[in-house]
Amino acid sequence: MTKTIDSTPKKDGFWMPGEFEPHAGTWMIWPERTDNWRLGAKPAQKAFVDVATAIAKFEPVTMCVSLGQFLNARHLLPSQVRVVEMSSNDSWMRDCGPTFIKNGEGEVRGIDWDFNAWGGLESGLYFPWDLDDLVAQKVINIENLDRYKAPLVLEGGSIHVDGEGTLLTTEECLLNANRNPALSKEEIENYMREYLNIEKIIWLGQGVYNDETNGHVDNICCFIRPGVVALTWTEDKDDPQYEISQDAYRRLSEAIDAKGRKLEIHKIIQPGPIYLTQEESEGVDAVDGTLPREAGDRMAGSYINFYMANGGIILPVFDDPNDEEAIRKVRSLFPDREVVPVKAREILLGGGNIHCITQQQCK
Ligand code: KQY
Repeated sequence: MTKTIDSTPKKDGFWMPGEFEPHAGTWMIWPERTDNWRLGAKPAQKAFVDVATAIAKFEPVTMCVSLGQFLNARHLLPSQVRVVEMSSNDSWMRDCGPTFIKNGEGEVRGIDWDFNAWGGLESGLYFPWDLDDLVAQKVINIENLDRYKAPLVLEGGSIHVDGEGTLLTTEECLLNANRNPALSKEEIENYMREYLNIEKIIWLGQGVYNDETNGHVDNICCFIRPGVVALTWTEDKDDPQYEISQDAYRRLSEAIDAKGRKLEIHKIIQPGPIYLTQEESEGVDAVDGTLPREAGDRMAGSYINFYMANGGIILPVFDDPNDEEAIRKVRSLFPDREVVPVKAREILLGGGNIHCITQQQCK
């Protein structure tokens, strides 16, 4: 039996653990919308299969799939991946899925945030988004967990926590007028304190340059473990990412976390810059007579958008000269985990990466 609880996680002693803590499994959604994924979403489906297969080596994976794609997904995915039928508008489980939280007794519950497709009617990425907005509730139901309905527009990719009271986010996203225009910064902070049970919020300024999520933190910076973060980086002063990463570094250097620690900061040089090709642009179905992305558009490529599975790191790579250095660096940051590089350009073409298409369920 699953029920909606009229309280908050903080009042009930629940908190969001760090992604690096043990998982019961991973949730994903199958890609199929042809105005976001090129060539009828076939190359993206192959990339999602590669990600699911890589994660399934470490923990159970559930893929949510529409009725129309159920048999195709079941055919393409390995048998160890569970496939459940679920409708959605697109395939970003990090953002429309639930945030799983736990208490000291090991009980797990789910938070269902409001979802408005990264900006609602003014600047959101598609309309409608009503099916996506139901995904969190459905996942929580499938798992028979109790649910908190949070009255806040928030995507999972806009937050990272260390599980010890500290949260990382960006002003560009969470304070954007296209998310919660009626709320002040203090009110937004209070909601995050109540629902995620955190004490300290570290605000970065912007996310990765040209990130269509309005700067999700999961593409620029993440916790490796409590007290240790990784940050996307460039030494190229002419790159617009340069000042963004410099500013993030300054803020992280000055921050003290909830446990009173200074942060150890690791820089990971970005790929590229990566630009959309003519062929890639033309492979996406037009919306209102225009292509959603133009040839030459810069994509928000970053190695930070990796996923931490039990014992593994699923790392996006791009056939880029910086791939090898990123693999080496991430291996050194996670000496006890196996780093699995997955070719992720097709996911990046859709506007995100491996972290954006996955959601961990804690245990
Ligand atoms: O978390 C993300 N990066 C989601 C991006 C959504 C892009 C939709 N085209």
